[in-house]
Formats: sequence, structure tokens, C-alpha cells
Amino acid sequence: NQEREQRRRLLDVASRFPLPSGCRFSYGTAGFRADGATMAPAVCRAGILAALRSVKLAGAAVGIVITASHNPVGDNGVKIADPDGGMMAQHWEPFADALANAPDPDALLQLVLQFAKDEGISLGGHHTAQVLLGRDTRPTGEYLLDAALQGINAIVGAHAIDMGILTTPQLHWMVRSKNKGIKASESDYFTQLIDSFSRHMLELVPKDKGGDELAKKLIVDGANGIGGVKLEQIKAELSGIDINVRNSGKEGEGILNHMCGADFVQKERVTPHGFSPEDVGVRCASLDGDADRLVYFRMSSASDNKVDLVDGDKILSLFALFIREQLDIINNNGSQVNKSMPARLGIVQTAYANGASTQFLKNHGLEVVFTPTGVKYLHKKALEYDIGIYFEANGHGTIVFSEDFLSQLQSLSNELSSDAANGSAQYRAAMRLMAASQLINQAVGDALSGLLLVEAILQYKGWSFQNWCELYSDLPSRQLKVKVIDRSSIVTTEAETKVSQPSSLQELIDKETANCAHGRCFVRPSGTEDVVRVYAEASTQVEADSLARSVAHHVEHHLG
Ligand code: G16
Repeated sequence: NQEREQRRRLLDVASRFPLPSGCRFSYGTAGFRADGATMAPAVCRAGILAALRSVKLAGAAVGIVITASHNPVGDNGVKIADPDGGMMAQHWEPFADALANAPDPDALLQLVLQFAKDEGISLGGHHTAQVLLGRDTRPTGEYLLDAALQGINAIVGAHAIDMGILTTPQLHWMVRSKNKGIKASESDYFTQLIDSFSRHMLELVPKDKGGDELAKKLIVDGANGIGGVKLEQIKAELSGIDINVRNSGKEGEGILNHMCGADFVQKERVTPHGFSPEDVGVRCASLDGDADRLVYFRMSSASDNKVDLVDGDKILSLFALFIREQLDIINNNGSQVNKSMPARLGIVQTAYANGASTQFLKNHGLEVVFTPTGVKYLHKKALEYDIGIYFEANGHGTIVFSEDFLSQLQSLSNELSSDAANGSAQYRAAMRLMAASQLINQAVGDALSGLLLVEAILQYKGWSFQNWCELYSDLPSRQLKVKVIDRSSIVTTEAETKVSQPSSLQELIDKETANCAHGRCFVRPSGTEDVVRVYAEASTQVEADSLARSVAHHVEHHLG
């Protein structure tokens, strides 16, 4: 009977969300994404998929966020979080693709039944499944959330919990916390952020580094999205920092991601909408539409709209130096309790990382590895270390600490706190690492928690924005987008640094690059927009621009 009910529900939901003819969805860098009005079939099927994943994982909570992140307001999409709070396991992506594109109810039913059989998922039995749902502020969000709910409810025994309008990382955090048995509401998230930040600021920053008024002042561009809304809610409770939110998403302030937000600032390197000459010299940060990316900037002068940019690479460098410093204090200071904590610290970047940042990190003795674009790849790699720090240049990244490392850190702090060593440098370094592990969202890149950790480290180091900027000088670079007929006809290899198909394209890229001093260039199809991306780096801006333009021209010529 249950089995019959299961079949009926799947056929029923599939007929409510038919796939328009000629429509094809593709699971990209971070899930499905397209014009919001066309997304309901894919989102409904993502609901089915998330519920199946939860059944497969013995009822552990799985997450769905309805968002198209940095894309324009008319787009929408779906991101799926696994029980650990990270992106959905990659080996389910082919099934996600097939399910989203099942042409009719019968095909969908057969696909689910076959997949369930292959994966050993017992459908229609006495299982439970739970899926947490969230959405950003897009106008199609509510409608698509309903499509996801209907998909989840099509799996017998599945239970959907709508967590409301959230940033993407909040939902990922909730999924992770729920599965760890930790309280997982929005107010729990805020409490963790505020408390661990206060601990950093009040206990761990040397008293003489309290900072002047300018050091405390921070303007945040909220991209007219959900991140600004959430920051407004908590900013009064953040001690030692004076936050002013622009593009906060309030009525009349502007359009989501339009002329504002982390993607705009990082790619265009100009001031976002809503800033004026009075802001010259002030430290500013920019979030993207669902607040999983963070970049910093400063208006350089009142006469133009150029900015000094601190991108994901420099945030990564700040975090890496801070963590390295604490580990060195713990291991090398010959303190009373002669404990050391050997820890493998790994840095993960993508081909978009500015060459100067990689060189800087290596010069500081850090181990740097590369993956293709997409948090799903970087996060997985970072988990191989005791402490893994990953960031994409676009501002998407976080720090992950292994359970083993954290429990060693906990016992070290216990030992040190129980004797005369509790004022020692070693104890304080251990406490700083503990606070950082609680402040940073270890599920996924989170602009709000990342921003608070940046602020805490700048205060701890007594650094101005200028000091941070001067860590190293970026090599001049340029990113371009090329519209082509079929972006999937470009196939890349070697962490996306080389084109394998069409093979003649790579020869042309090599030729153009060889003409530039310190030239580096690659192209790859975007997994979130219908474009091919071109990245070029060279010793001068003129050369980087010209290299990017020539290669973009070759891409256009090859792919139409
Ligand atoms: C997503 C991914 C990021 C990726 C970005 C751009 O970000 O989570 O890891 O860097 O897309 O990907 P692509 O170059 O393939 O378009 P978001 O913030 O848009 O979700």
C-alpha cells in the first residue's frame, strides 16, 4: 500500500510541474540556476532529491536554499546542503541532472525507482526524512519554495521545515547544527556569532589595541539582499565595531545585486551604488545577494569611483597569517606547559587566485593547493587538513578545523587554564583559535561570520585597511564574460587552467600568453551564468586587458 502511495505521489507531483518542451536544466557550480519564472520543475525535483538524500542518510537533515546568489534579481535557483552543512555530495549530481530533466511523470517515476534500488533506498517503508528550507529575498522565492515543498512531500515519510528568509550560509549552518544535535534556530546562529565575536574583541585583543574611531567604523554594502537585512538585526550587539549598512534591501534602496554587491565590486573594481565622496578612506565591505561572499574595499579618491580592493585572496592571506601565528605561539614559545600541537595547515585556492597571493602564501612557508572553481571542490580539499583555509578570489571561503584538532586544542586549553599558565601567550593563542573556530561558519563560506573574523583579526593585529592592502601587490588582472551559443562545448582540464576541447583554442591561448611578461590566462564555462569566463593576468594592466580581450575574441570566433 505504502509503495502504491509512493508511486501515486511521484506521478502526481510530476504532472503538477511538467517540464516545458525544449527546456534543459544543468546542475552547475552550485546547483540549478536560471530565469526564476522557469525554475519550478527543477526546484520541485530538487525537493524530491533532497528528501531521498535524507532517507538514504538515515533521516539526517538535508537543506535546500532557494537563491541565485550573485545573479540578477530575475534569476533564481536552488542549492542543496548535505547533512554536514556542505554542498550536496558530487556523486549525486548526475542523478540530480537526470531527475531535473525527466521528460514526463512516468520517466520521473522510473528514474526515482531505479535510483532508489541502486542506492539501496527503501521507498514507501517506515523511514523518516527531514529537509530544512530557506530562501533569499527574490520575488520568485515564495513560489519556488512552494514547488520545493511539494517535491519533498512527494516522498512518503519526508518532513519539510521552512526556516524562513535566510542567508544561504545560515541555512547550511542550521543543517550542520541540527545533525550535530546543537540548537539550530536563527537566534542560535546569531548568539554564536555575537558571543564568539565578543570573546575575540573583549578577551583576546590586547588592551592597548582597542583601536581609534576610524578603525571601528565599517560601511557594509548589503547588495540589496538578505545579508544587509540580517546585519541590521545584529549590528547593535556587536561590541567594538560601528557598522553602517548601505544597499540594505529596504524599499527604495535599489535592486538586488544591481550596481552593488561583492561580485560587482570584485569584477568592476568600482564603488557600488549608494556610496559618496564622504566615504573616501573608510573601510568598506561588500556582500553578495545571499551573503556567502565577502570582499573589502576602500574608495581611493573623491574624484573617481575606483576602489582599492581586498578580495578573497587577501582575506585568505589575513586568515592564514593569523592562524599560522597562533600555531607558532603554541608550538614555539617554550612556555610553562611544554606542549606542542603539530597541525597540518592547508591553503586551497583556484586558478582565479591572483599569482601574487599564491607567491605570498608560499613565501610564508604555507602549503597551497588548487582545485577547480566551486566551493564544493575547495571545501572537500580543505577537509583533508587539521586546519584548511579556502577562498575563491570572488570572496567565497571559510576555515575548517578537524574534530581531532579541536579536541586537542580543548585539552591544551584545559591544561593551561588549570595552572599558573592561564595568562600565558600559549593559552591566549589556544583561546584565539578556539574562538575563531566558533566564530567562522565551518559549513560553508559565510560573509557575516567572515566579516566578523576579519574585524577581530584587524583589531588584534592593530592593522589599518592600508596595512592589510600592503600585504602584497596584486598582479594586474582582467576578467571578461563571453556570450556563446553553447558554453558546454568548452572542456577544461588541470584544475581548469587548460582547455582540452576545442584543442586549437588552447594553442591560441598559449600563443597570446607567451607575448606577455608574466602572462597567465585561462577560459572556462561558467556554472552559474550562460557565459564563458576569461581570466588574464600580466605585469601591466594594459597587457592584462589586451590578453583578456584577444583570448575573448578567440573564444567568440571558435564558439560563435
Ligand atoms: C557560486 C559558487 C562559487 C563560484 C561561483 C561562480 O557562487 O558557489 O564557488 O565561484 O558560483 O561560479 P561560475 O564561475 O561557475 O559561474 P555563488 O555566490 O554565485 O553561489
